[in-house]
Amino acid sequence: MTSFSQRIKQKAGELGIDKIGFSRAVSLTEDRPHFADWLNRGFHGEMAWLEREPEKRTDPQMIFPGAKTVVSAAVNYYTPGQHDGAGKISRYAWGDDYHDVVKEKLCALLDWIVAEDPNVTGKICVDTAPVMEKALAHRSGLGWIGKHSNVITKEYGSWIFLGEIILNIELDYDAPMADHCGSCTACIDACPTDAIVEPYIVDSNKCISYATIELRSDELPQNISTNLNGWIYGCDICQDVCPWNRLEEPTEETRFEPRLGETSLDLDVVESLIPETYTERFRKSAMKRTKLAGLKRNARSLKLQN
Ligand code: B12
Ligand code: SF4
Ligand code: SF4
Repeated sequence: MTSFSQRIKQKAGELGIDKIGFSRAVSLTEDRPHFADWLNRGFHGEMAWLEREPEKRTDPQMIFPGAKTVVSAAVNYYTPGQHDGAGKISRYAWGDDYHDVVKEKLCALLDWIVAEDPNVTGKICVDTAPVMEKALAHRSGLGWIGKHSNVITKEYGSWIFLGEIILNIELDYDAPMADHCGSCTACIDACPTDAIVEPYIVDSNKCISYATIELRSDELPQNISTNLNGWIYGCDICQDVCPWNRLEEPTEETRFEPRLGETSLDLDVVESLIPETYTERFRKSAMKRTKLAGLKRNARSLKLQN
């Protein structure tokens, strides 16, 4: 007979969740020292929210008391397409906001699980909850954490969004996946700002993604502005060079297709945006994260370099 674990996996596939794995909801004891060290070295930059409640971030029990299982989910977001000049948007932000899309899929899965077994309760997390999604995905067998610090799956490379459902029931647990980076250092060598300071460790202060999305400042730091390589929002360089991303398996989720067909933004158009046109253009887009002022700052910086 098919187990409940197998049926959940099958249902997840039907709902457009590309890969799913289960792990015991116990503390991330091996990851905790790495996370503490990362914070101590100041590698989170001005993302002070990462300092809050570090115990919670490494213990699913503190997020959801009575938790037995972490269901880790990966949704492929790769769509074929290339950038069209400076003003490059990182691939993850081409389509609709993944927080909404992934949450919708996980809600549908949780509803189905509860309908199958009304004793089940669960909590859904996508990105913003204080959990270490990459460490959980690794533990649930979805993939391994690559030297660029993103999770890589054998099926879709690292072009995946992560999300979780924490459940109060036990399931059949998956085994963590071994590291398949081997002797490769392509991501470390390609990073223009040397942000991957050691294998598996990214210093956000040096990262183009952090600076163009998270950093609230009037100007970009000089080591970033002189190395933007055309990026206006996020950066995909370390993932573009990864041999595991040569798989280029297109997603079936049409909402991840580039909005308005745009993979790059026209810098003059960005500079001419006003709050109303900005809100209209980026409604339901993850790009709202950088705010209008941040996007204009990035466009200004790109123009100065050209
Ligand atoms: C903060 C954050 C950022 C920060 C910091 C990035 C980072 N490396 O952590 C910034 C703003 C820079 C960022 C950028 C990006 N992000 Co981000 N981000 C997050 C967030 C909110 C938290 C990550 C976190 O906890 N970091 C803390 C550090 C300590 O964790 P870590 O780097 O994974 O370190 C682990 C290992 O590397 C290892 N380790 C650390 N030190 C050592 C030392 C040794 C010796 C060893 C062996 C191991 C080891 O152990 C650590 C703990 O497991 C997550 C969502 C979430 N809630 O988890 C999304 C998330 C990681 N981001 C995501 C994405 C898509 C991106 C970008 C690709 C976006 C873009 N294109 O611009 C870039 C990638 C940049 C990069 N190379 O990392 C996805 C990644 C999906 C995936 N395939 O893994 C996530 C999971 C969001 C999601 N729900 O899908 N992000
Ligand atoms: S996202 Fe860009 S800047 Fe950040 S580590 Fe990767 S290559 Fe370097
Ligand atoms: S580029 Fe090479 S070292 Fe970096 S994550 Fe990919 S396989 Fe690992």
